[in-house]
Amino acid sequence: MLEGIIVKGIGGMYEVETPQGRLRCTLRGRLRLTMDRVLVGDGVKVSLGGEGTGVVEDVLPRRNELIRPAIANIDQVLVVFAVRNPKPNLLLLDRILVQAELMDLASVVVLNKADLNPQGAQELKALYASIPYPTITASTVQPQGLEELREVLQGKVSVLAGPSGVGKSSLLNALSPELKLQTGQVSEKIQRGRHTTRSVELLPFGQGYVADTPGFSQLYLEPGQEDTLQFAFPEFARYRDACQFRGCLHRQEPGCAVLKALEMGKIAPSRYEHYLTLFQEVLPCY
Ligand SMILES: Nc1nc2c(ncn2[C@@H]2O[C@H](COP(=O)(O)OP(=O)(O)OP(=O)(O)O)[C@@H](O)[C@H]2O)c(=O)[nH]1
Ligand SMILES: [Mg+2]
Ligand SMILES: [Zn+2]
Repeated sequence: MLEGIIVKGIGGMYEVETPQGRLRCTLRGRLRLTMDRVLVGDGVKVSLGGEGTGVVEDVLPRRNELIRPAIANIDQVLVVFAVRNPKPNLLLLDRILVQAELMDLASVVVLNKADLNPQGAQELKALYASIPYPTITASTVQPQGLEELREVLQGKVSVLAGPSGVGKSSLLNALSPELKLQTGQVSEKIQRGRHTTRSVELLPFGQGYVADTPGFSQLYLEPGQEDTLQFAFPEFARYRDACQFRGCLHRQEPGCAVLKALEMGKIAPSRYEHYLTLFQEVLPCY
């Protein structure tokens, strides 16, 4: 039996990268019973068929798994947004960052299409770099940020997450033209991409892998995390211990050091507002 990694899955067929090259595989019956028994990124054991085919016999234990995009065993999330066309949705951006933090995954913020709004790109970069997240302003049209991106991807398994039309596939093409990933226009009128990328795919990149994924516009956090949510906001960390009450959730509590930092302009208003929005969302439902 061979060990390999699932790099793509479409309609019950899976492509598995193995030491003997890429195999087209089906799943052994019992693995077909539950839908997310196998994900792109899973390590698997494969029995060889003929002519580049095989059967996935077993799935190795998972290190982690992201819900959206659905992928397993990743090292970091590149949160990709365009600074214009489509207009950046910062609540969605913060949601993705929070999802990654709650899973203990490293994130890099990528602000693409800097050519369309250089000033907006610098402002957003200042916001996210101060949290601090590694933040890259990029453009595939007036090339910039590409070498920084290449460095960040080196030797890791990375996933590109973000809305449709922000340029995830374009960025990968700019780094590796041989990938020839399909890209699509953004509708100016409705400010939305056309969902050009249809499935998650892990692409070999240098010593690592990078996953191109379909853009998405919604993401819901799981309820029951109201106590842990604050830890997904790294910029709260340096104030939290100075709150008057232990277990302060930084909403209206007296003597809250996070609220004070917000008032003094040390925490970005958009981030705090999104904390409150997401707090409502993760309250347990009765
Ligand atoms: N002005 C500008 N346009 C860009 C840039 N990068 C990509 N685009 C354009 O943005 C559009 C969408 O790019 P894609 O790479 O298909 O976007 P995507 O994020 O992969 O979208 P989905 O696959 O639908 O999730 C294309 O028309 C690209 O040419 C950039 O840096 N500047
Ligand atoms: Mg794409
Ligand atoms: Zn507080």
